[in-house]
Amino acid sequence: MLVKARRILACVAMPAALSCPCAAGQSPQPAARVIEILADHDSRYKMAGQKQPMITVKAGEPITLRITAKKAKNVNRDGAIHGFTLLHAKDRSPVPDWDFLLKPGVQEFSVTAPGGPGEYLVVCTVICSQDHEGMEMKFVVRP
Ligand SMILES: [Cu+2]
Repeated sequence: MLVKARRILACVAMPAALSCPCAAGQSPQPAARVIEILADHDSRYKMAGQKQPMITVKAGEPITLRITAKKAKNVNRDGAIHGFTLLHAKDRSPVPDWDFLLKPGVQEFSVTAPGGPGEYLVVCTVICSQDHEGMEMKFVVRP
């Protein structure tokens, strides 16, 4: 069985990608596609209409992740109840600027899809329950 210890995130500053594109001083960006995700109380990611949740994007596509988070068993010291971090599927190395902590409720993250087509993985980085290790979802980048 391949169980790798995941980072326990605590007191990490919120990523810059959180900022709203309409914030002062930023040039207008192309309309981003909104992807709705539920990070649920049973330590699973879910997407409406999908039995096995999976995100498919185009390389370099601007997207908005609208994530609703519902508390599982545990809460991080900083109040985060789940994480949402993108890894390369091949070696589970992290993708820069794709590391988010989720508080209860709805949060939006404006991000740019990776430039490299291939298979990625979304994983939870908060030890949210005893089922935490299974909290991951496929993420495919098309050319
Ligand atoms: Cu988790």
